[in-house]
Amino acid sequence: MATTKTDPKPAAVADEDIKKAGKSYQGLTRQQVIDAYRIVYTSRRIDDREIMLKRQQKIFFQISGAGHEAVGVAAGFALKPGYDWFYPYYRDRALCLALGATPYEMFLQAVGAADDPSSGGRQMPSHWGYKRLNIVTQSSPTGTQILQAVGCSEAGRFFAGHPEAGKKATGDYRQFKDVVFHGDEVTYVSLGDGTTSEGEFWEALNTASNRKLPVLFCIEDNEYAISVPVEVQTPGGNISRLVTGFPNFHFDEVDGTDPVTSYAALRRAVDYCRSGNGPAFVHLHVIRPYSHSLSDDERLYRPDIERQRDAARDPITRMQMFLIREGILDEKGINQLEKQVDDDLQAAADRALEAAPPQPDTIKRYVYSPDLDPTSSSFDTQPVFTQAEASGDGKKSAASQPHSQPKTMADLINATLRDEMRRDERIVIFGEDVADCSREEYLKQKMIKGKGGVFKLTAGLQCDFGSDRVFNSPLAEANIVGRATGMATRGLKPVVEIQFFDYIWPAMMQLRNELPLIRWRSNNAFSAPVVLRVAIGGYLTGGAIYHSQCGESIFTHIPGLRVVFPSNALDAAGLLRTAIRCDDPVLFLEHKRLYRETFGRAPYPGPDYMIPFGKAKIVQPGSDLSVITYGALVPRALQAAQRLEREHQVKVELIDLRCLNPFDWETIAASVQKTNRALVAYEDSLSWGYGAEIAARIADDLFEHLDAPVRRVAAEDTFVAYQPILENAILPQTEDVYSAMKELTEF
Ligand SMILES: Cc1ncc(C[n+]2csc(CCOP(=O)(O)OP(=O)(O)O)c2C)c(N)n1
Ligand SMILES: [Mg+2]
Repeated sequence: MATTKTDPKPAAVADEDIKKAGKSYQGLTRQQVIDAYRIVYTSRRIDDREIMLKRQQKIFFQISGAGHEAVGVAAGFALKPGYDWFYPYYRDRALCLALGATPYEMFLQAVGAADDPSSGGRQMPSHWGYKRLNIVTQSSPTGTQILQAVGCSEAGRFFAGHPEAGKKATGDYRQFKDVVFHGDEVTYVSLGDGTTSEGEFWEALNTASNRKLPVLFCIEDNEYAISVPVEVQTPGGNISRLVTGFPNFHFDEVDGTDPVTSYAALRRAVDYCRSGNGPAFVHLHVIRPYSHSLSDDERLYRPDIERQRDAARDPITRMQMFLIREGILDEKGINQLEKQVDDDLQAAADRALEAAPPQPDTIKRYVYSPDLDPTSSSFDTQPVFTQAEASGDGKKSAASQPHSQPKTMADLINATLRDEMRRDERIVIFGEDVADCSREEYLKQKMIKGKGGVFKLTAGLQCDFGSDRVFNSPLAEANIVGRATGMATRGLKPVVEIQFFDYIWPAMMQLRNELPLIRWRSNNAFSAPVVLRVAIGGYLTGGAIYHSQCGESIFTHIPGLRVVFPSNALDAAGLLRTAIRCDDPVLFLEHKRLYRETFGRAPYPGPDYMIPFGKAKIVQPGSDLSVITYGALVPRALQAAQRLEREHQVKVELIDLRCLNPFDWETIAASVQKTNRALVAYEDSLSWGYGAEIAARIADDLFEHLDAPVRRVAAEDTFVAYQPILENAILPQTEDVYSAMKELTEF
């Protein structure tokens, strides 16, 4: 296709070229202005063609980039595909064309073809993703891309400072993750005016500003978010006026319907970012000549007069007039160009309509990594308790410290993090309070000891590995998960912390709609194997409503996310190592009550100890009843089982699941087939909880083996109260587990 060859556009036009071509337009040659018009026109005509195809029911959704084309082409010319990084939004068709995506590829997405390079038919049209161009897979929630763009740019900076870290390594996710970076790369992110109302937008500005990151924020302001006008979103109606207080930024505000003006502004902004001065914020005023999408009719909320006013600024007609006025193309030349584009688009659309759709048997492909299976035997290693030598790099391994004594779960998590950080330079740790001390000079002058997490799980790591590998985040959970996702997309291994499970909810959009979906929705073009450590659970005597929550079933309900929940120190060490080395995102749940419990202490099992995911542990074998549990219910169920055996000679088989997604169905099934009775015990409130799924599965698959109903013991369907009398009544106690066990064995 003549308009959209994948040859990269030069970011800067050489002076000689400009002289040769005569007059330049803010650095653009006459030929580039023609190319710009070709892209702008192509973009609009793809939208028009898609609208027609949608009306003919040959495609299933349409959202246009109409009115935003000048910004797109200008940004595409100012930046470098496959070098800079791109987090566009759905109006950025012209940007993608300018960077080298083809109309045929766009039509493939519209028809949902198997060969659609953005998603293989999984994502709506205009949800861009082109790996070869560094255009990162796009979702639909407004604003989720912004924090990921920030994380992406942090990764680029990290690799520039740690070039060795980008090297491939065997035995873990690094084998499958290519790292490319350039010291002066820029990350582009765009969003509409309405999206500036999302909290994540402000969280992204915070971090980009604080860390002086080379992120180019483009606000494409068409004054509407579907039907809601800008003054409802933005106090005073102008986002530029609100953000000017952010330090380190370059700001600009221009007419985004004019490609030459837009190009000039974006070039200045790109230069500023590329030189390492910090982020840039360019506010581009555009129009929306079509309705929000084909599902919207703007005449219901915009009068003709307003729409006509917009039409006068349409970038297509403005560019046509510009070309003629400047003598670059005459009317005939424009017509010829347009005819060529229309013919090419017709051919591209016809071809795409013939493309094969994806096959139904592929639907589960790429929910998880196809390369590295964390349930496999390569993650099954033996503990080495007596390890006392220095590790390979000559430094002492965490395991080499006097670890032969039994240690708490907190100790072993800390030791595992330390050894893994030593082994893998791509690991970065951040979260609230995880650093030893953000004001490094206090550490250097040995004025303080350092914090290292509210539960001290990351204590000493900043001192050992430096402040660019272990650092505090702002108090903003979406910020933590969004940035980690962007970093992991680039090949870093963020092992981040959510301080309390109770406060994970601001990150829920990133956790439900982004992190676990990156691989599936991009058809394996991108992935983000983040580890998210979260302190969870109650039994704290005074933890109350907001420091006691569970809720793991909400996360096991998300395909693409591994969920781990260890009950003792040794399992925590082995499973955390598997989580770090694996190629999928992992939610690693650490029970606060178990952090320093006497139960389940163990010596450090060595720097290579791993437990595969999805393998339960039989805590005690038995023949009369299977009890399936995990987390803080494990020691409680064990106590209850021991009492039952003492008092009634009943032998309970106690199964600690350890990993909740995937979970070990084989062990459960074998046990229930032997005991013919099953009790599922979990700490979360009873209804709709994790145990409901296990109970249903047992009832479904093992019905003929059961001599009693499948029972559940769990918390009451209320909240965890502060007063210990209430807390005890709400959370499942050893006594409750004992009664349920007894009742079932007597059934
Ligand atoms: C988090 C979220 N809320 C709501 C929506 C539905 N929605 C899609 S686009 C849109 C308006 C976006 O407006 P703006 O940011 O100004 O971009 P524009 O479409 O005007 O270019 C809304 C509300 C969504 N996709 N995501
Ligand atoms: Mg808008």
